[in-house]
Amino acid sequence: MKSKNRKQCAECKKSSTDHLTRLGIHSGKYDFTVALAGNPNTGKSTVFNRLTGLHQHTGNWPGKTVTRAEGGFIYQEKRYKLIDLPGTYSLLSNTRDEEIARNYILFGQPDVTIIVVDSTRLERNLNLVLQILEITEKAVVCLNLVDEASRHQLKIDEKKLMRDLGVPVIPTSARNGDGIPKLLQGIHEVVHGIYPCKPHRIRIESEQLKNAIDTLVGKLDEIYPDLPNTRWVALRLIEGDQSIIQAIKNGTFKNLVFDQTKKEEVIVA
Ligand SMILES: Nc1nc2c(ncn2[C@@H]2O[C@H](COP(=O)(O)OP(=O)(O)OP(=O)(O)O)[C@@H](O)[C@H]2O)c(=O)[nH]1
Ligand SMILES: [Mg+2]
Repeated sequence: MKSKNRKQCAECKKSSTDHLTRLGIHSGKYDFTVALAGNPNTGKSTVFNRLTGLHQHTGNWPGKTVTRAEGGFIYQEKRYKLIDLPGTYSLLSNTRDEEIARNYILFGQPDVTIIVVDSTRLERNLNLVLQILEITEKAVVCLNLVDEASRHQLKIDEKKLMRDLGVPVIPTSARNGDGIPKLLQGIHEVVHGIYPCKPHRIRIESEQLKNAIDTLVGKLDEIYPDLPNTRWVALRLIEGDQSIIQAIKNGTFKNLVFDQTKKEEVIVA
């Protein structure tokens, strides 16, 4: 970790965004926890830096964020803790970086998850969006790199996307700060219930599968009473996900929830 990266930029503290105070690394109490998730290279750390005033490493190659970084900001008098996660293509991933992100989204229980997507690769990015919407009640989709999209003459009907996904969809160009005030407003509305999220969920039609899920959820709740997202875990067990089966067998599974509450510092790749 380089000490210069821990410093806060004095200029960044002076926010041009109304009602925003960037806190940098701040270990006080928070009203809300916000996770930044998304595919690699979509601009998560750029959004993180904009909101916290920190200098988490960014660059044009995937895999820069190697562990989760924490920072803070105040918006409309509420204190937010922001967690920048490594990029992940799916929640079923097995690499270490992707496990960090997956476990935090699944078991860290942030108050809201911002899913940062690359507008120029929307279809590919929607795979992870839909997976995250399966396991969280509150999310905001940050439709980033809209400057690049418009350079390629790509037009996205964000209102339709918002209706289909059931969560706010906010176009941004994080590198130059466009859309960040609207993103903050979206987060504010979601955490306060002003925007009632109805995340898109895939309907399971098979009675047999529904019964199997219910049985497993009952057992998981008994053994791991504090475990969130037991339905997702049950589905993975039915699929035969070896990483989860092994973690249950060797007893490390119960540490997952606890581990998510541990504090981590900004680490630069
Ligand atoms: N043109 C443009 N470039 C952007 C925008 N947002 C971020 N970038 C650039 O995209 C690259 C990747 O940004 P990062 O913030 O590092 O992406 P990330 O999602 O944190 O990447 P990982 O940590 O590897 O998952 C950097 O070169 C950014 O400057 C944007 O809105 N428009
Ligand atoms: Mg990053």
